[in-house]
Amino acid sequence: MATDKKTLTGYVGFDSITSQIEKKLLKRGFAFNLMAVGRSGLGKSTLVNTIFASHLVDSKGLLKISENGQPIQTTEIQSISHIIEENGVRLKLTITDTPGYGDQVNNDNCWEPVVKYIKDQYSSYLRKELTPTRDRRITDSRVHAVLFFIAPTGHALTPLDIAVMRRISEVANVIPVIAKSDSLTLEERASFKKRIKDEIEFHGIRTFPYADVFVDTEDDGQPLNDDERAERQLINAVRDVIPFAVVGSERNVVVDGKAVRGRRTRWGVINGIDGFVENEDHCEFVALRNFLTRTHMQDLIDVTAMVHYEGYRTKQLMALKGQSNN
Ligand SMILES: Nc1nc2c(ncn2[C@@H]2O[C@H](COP(=O)(O)OP(=O)(O)OP(=O)(O)O)[C@@H](O)[C@H]2O)c(=O)[nH]1
Ligand SMILES: [Mg+2]
Repeated sequence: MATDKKTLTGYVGFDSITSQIEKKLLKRGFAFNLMAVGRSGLGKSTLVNTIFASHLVDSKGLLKISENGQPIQTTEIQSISHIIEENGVRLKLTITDTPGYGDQVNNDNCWEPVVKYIKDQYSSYLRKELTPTRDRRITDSRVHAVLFFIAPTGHALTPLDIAVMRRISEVANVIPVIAKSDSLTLEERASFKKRIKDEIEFHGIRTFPYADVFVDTEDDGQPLNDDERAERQLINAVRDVIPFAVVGSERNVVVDGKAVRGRRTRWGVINGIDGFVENEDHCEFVALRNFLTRTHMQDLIDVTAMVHYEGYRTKQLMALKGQSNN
């Protein structure tokens, strides 16, 4: 008996589990799926290409967005994927571009193809999860974040935008962005942002990051501890910036002898789009990319799995159970 006690008081070594988990995850790599949604012509396809651009050596694997100088309208939902590797971490980034809505005479239910696409991914995940001989690793095509493009009108959101945003926010994480924000002055941008935030709140639309998820995760009724307080601060800071004001461009322009990704306008060059020159006054593209990749990628993935997918899964399985009881 005495020997038992000895082993128990000795060093067991399970504290190395964090590095074991880390190693395993790094080897496996992970998938992140992003989608762009909004009215037609707001620069969705251009931004999708801009997000990738600095990772690509040539233009293969980018969406074809113009022909003979004319922009091509997106007519179907299409995805492009890239494996990106940084410091031994592999990420499969997939961006799904969608056709713009709002061009029809009757725009009723124009959100349906997008909502259907998102639900189809849940459904295929569920099917794979339920097969008796399921794969150890199910490929994850669930949409983790939807960039919702808002026209830079400086006025209110349109009823159609509100309807579409509401439908999508019920099935996925929505992150609103102000498109083509080079057409707004800084003052206009600030007041437009506030207006959008107020409207989103007024209409009760839930956008990411949610103020009430993952804060005080223990739910122990105790005051927040330091970690929880820091997380809440980060969420509040991010909620302040949202909606991100973005500018997309597929061309490089030369500023002070350096090629930067930007748009040349009558008033000068808008840069800061792709991190070559990080001028956040011009555009919040870099802030958006940091938010997606550096600070919130894991949260977006977790919330998709635990909230949106879980809700879908429960509904489907309850319906199945109902059928078999009849
Ligand atoms: N001023 C300005 N123009 C932009 C910006 N991004 C894209 N554009 C231009 O807007 C036009 C439409 O861009 P697309 O990327 O095709 O827009 P889209 O939202 O994909 O359009 P659909 O597929 O038809 O819905 C092109 O001429 C782009 O060069 C931007 O940030 N600022
Ligand atoms: Mg397009």
